Amino acid sequence: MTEKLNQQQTNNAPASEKAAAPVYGSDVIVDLLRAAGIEYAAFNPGASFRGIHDSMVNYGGNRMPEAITCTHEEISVAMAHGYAKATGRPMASILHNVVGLQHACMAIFNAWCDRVPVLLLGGTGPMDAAARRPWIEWIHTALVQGNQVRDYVKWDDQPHTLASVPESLLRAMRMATTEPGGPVYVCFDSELQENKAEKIPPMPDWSRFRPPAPMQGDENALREAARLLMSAERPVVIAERVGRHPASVAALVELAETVGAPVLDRNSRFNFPNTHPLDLTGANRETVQAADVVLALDVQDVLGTVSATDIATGNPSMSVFDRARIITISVEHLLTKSWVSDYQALAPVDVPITAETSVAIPRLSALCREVSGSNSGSKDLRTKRRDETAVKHAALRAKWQQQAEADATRTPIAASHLAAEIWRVIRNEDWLLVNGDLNGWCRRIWDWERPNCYLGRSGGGGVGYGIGASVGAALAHRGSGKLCVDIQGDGDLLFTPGALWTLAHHHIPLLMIMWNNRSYYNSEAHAERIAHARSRPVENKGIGTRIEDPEVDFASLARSFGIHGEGPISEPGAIRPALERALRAVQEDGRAALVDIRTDAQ
Ligand SMILES: Cc1ncc(C[n+]2csc(CCOP(=O)(O)OP(=O)(O)O)c2C)c(N)n1
Ligand SMILES: [Mg+2]
Repeated sequence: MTEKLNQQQTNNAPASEKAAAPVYGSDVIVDLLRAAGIEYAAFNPGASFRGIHDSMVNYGGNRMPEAITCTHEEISVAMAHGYAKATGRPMASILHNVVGLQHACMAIFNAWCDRVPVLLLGGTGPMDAAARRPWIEWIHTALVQGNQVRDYVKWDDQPHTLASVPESLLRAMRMATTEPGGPVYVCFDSELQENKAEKIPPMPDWSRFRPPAPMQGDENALREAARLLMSAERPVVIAERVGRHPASVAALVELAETVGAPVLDRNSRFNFPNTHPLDLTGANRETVQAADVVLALDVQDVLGTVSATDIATGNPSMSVFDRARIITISVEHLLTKSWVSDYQALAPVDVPITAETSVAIPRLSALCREVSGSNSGSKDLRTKRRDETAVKHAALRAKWQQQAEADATRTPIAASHLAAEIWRVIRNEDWLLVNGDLNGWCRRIWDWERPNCYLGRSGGGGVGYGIGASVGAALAHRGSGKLCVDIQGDGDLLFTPGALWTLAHHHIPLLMIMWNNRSYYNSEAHAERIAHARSRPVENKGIGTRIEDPEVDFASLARSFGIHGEGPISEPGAIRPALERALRAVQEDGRAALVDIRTDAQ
């Protein structure tokens, strides 16, 4: 019965859809969203945007954008975050005046730090105090809403008249998608939404307001970088968000092969194939320590990344900066605000290049080839380096494989074994890892080769991102046959378990594998570390950090939302059959499925 109602809700275009002339202000807003290519608008409902809500459903026919119901604004924004990483395009999240925006703040911050375009819409007012309903419309009206989030959105606006709405939305979309990308917030006065439009503003030609073409780096600086790389003895490439443009993965492979340089993938996106012999991700410390030239591509924290590598002490050290020449290519520094220090510490850099890596990497490869043509003597050195790197790469992969095999019968279940079991089940599918990586074990054990096969982390470190972003990415792929896999932290899910309802309600297939360590383990590890440092009882590390007594039965939780649930599973041998059953539910029934695996603490 419920299913039937849902189908009706999403499929039945209201009769008014055919009478396509906008009547109200919010009809115009919906026309603009459709023209902007906004496929979905996720929200928890609220009266401050009831005009837009009505127009989406009864004027727009609930498509482009389609309404996605969420049980918390943190979910709707995280969904837009995950959707944008899966597609490269923004979707909308609509936030109810002051309070909805307050709930959304952390998720907006994550998208900001992750440089991901998200279109945030809001409602407020009426700003005309004489037209306000008592109490509620007064307490939910702010001067202005955007103040709450201005420090971590790229731009915010509250258009005063309907005539100014097209420019506002055009600019918002352009700002969000111009690199570095980020969230933008546009708030609409409820009267502007609900009043009849006296004059319909002309629809702009969106194709003439696209974001500017990608920024190419200065040719002289790129040439200098090429000379440094091609004359280096031990160059290394570090890549952080390069793979947000899928074509850049192949371009990075070409650059690495031209230079003969090992690549370290920071995994904020998928940047470099882990089966490539030049991939040394996982041997970061020794590789960076040995380097005489470091090329950092889209690396947000150059100082932290390079200095976190002292082999002898394990402590941050500036020694690499003293020895090596540092080249950076990024547009990261163009997005700097004073409120939060996400710009990180300043790093000494020899060749800083402002450019988008999507265009700079191919150009740098070409320049490297030019340089190498004029210096044939270094060819042997590069070949030797490639061969040596390939040997190290193979040794690393073999070591991890052996570790997973050694852990296969261990209880509690080890992350390495869980990664290996998941891989056995999904390796022949068209999979996409939308969230979680089992502390790096998925990259160590699986073959990560296709662009965009892993979507990276939250960006802002705000826990609660994982489930919402997974739902958003899975929504982006709904109906495509792509198998979206979420490795789901227990602590993360418990912030926003209502996301499971959105999965069920909107028929979004997603394979969720609970990494259920029954702990806010990151915090438990901190408790252990500080107790050690203070010579205090380490046994108390579980107080305030363990999610036990009672242990959460996530499979029952999933089933209560209408989702296929498996588990809890504590025996290593029981993982695979449960995963296979869950996979069938996802692929054959088009449902979401959750497999609760009780694992080792870490
Ligand atoms: C909103 C928020 N609250 C608290 C934290 C501190 N914190 C960082 S990691 C973590 C544990 C998250 O638990 P879980 O998702 O189960 O991951 P685990 O560490 O167990 O792998 C916490 C509480 C945070 N980063 N964000
Ligand atoms: Mg946990």
